[in-house]
Amino acid sequence: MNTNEYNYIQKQDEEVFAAITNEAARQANGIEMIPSENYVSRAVLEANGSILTNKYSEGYPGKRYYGGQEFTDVVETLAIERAKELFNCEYANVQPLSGAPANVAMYFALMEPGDTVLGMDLSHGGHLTHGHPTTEINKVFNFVRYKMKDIETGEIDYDELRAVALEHKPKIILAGFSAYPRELDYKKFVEIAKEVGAYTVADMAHIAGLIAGKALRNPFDDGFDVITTTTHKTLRGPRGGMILTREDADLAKRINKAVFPGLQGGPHMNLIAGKAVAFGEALTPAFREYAKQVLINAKAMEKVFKDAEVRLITGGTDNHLLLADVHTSFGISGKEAEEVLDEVGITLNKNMIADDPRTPLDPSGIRFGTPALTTRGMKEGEASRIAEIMIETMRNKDDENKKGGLRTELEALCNSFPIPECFM
Ligand code: DSN
Repeated sequence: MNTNEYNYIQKQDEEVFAAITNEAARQANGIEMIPSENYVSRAVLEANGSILTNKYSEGYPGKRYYGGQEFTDVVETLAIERAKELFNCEYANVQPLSGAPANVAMYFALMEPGDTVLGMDLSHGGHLTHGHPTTEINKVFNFVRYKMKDIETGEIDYDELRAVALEHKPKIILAGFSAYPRELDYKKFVEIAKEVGAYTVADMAHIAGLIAGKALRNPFDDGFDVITTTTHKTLRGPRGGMILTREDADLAKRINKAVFPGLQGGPHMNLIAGKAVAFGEALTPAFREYAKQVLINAKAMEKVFKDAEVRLITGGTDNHLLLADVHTSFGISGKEAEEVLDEVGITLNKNMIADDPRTPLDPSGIRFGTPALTTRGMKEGEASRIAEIMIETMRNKDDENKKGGLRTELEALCNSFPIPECFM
C-alpha cells in the first residue's frame, strides 16, 4: 500500500491509521471470496474521500432547499444519467444510503401499511430486507413467500409463486436474492404480477454489475417496473444504494418522495460522486469483459467442485456465486469451513443452505464468489486452482504442514495479482 495517501491520518491518529493499514494488508494478501465484496478504483476512493462530504443538498438537482448547489447538481445529474444508460431505464434515484434503505423506501413508495409483498424465502436465498420476521419492516407490511421447487437444480416453484399470488393478492412481487446462484425467469414473474395487479420489483444488489456489464439479463428488458440495488458489489462502486424505474413517471415521483423527505435527510454527495465515477467505469468495454470473466471464473470453480463430488446447492451456478453444503461433503460445519479457509488466506462466509437443519451461526454451508478475485485479473486457471485449494484445505483441516504450504501458495498468487488501482 502507498501509505503516503493516509499521511494526515498517520500524523493525527495512530490508532485509526494502524487499523486502516492492517486492513489494507489483509485485503492485499488474501483471496477475497465473499460474493458481495469487491475492490474499487482509486478514482472511486478519491470521490468518496472528497470535499463533497462537507455539503448539505436536501432535495434533487434543480430543486434543493439550501444554496450553493451548482456543483453538487452536476455530480448527482451525472450519476443519474449514467445509471439510466447502464440499466436502460428512464428514472434513477441515486440517494439511498445502501441496499436496505433503498428497499424500505421502495416499499413505502409502492404500498400502504398492511399491504402484502411476495418475495423469496430467506432460507432459499432471499434477503433479510425481504421481510424476515426479525426486521422492523415486517411489522409494517405483510410478507408471504415462494421457494425453490428443487434444491438440486434451483428451479423456482413458479406454480407455487402463482398460487400464493392469487391467494394473497400482493402489491409487489419481488425477485432477487443474496444467496441464490441461478438466473430467474423474469417473464414468468411479470406474467403472474399482471394477473394479480402487482408491481414487479427486482432486488439486483448482488448482480447489478453483471446486468450492467450485459453478462446477465436485465429484468427491465422483460418488463419489470422497478430495480433496487446496492452499488458496491459486482457494480464495483462505493457503498450505497439506488432505485431505478423503467418508465412510469408517477412511480418514479413516489420513489423520490419516499427517499427524501420520506425517509432520509441530506444525501451523501461524496458517495454520489463515487457512484458517478463507478458508473462511468461500468459503461466501458473493459467492464463488460470483467462481468463476463466473473461468470467464467465461477463456472471454472463449479467444475472443480462438481468433479470432486461436492454438493452444490442448485447443482452449480449461472452467476458470480456458489453455495456448497460442506457438512454433507466434508463433515465440517460452515463455521468450521469459514475458519479453516481463513487460516490459509481465503475469506468467505458461512451460510445457511436451503432447508438447513443447522443454525444460522453454525450452518451447513459456505457461500463464495468470484467478483473480487476477477477484479485482480485472475482468470479460470487461477479460479480452478483456488477451488482445488479450498477442497484440499477442508479435507485436511487439522494438517498444519499442508495448510502452511497452501497459505504460501496463495500468498504468492496474491503477489502476482496485486489489487489494481485503475480500471480505465
Ligand atoms: N450483506 C450482503 C451480502 O453479503 O449478501 C447483503 O446484505
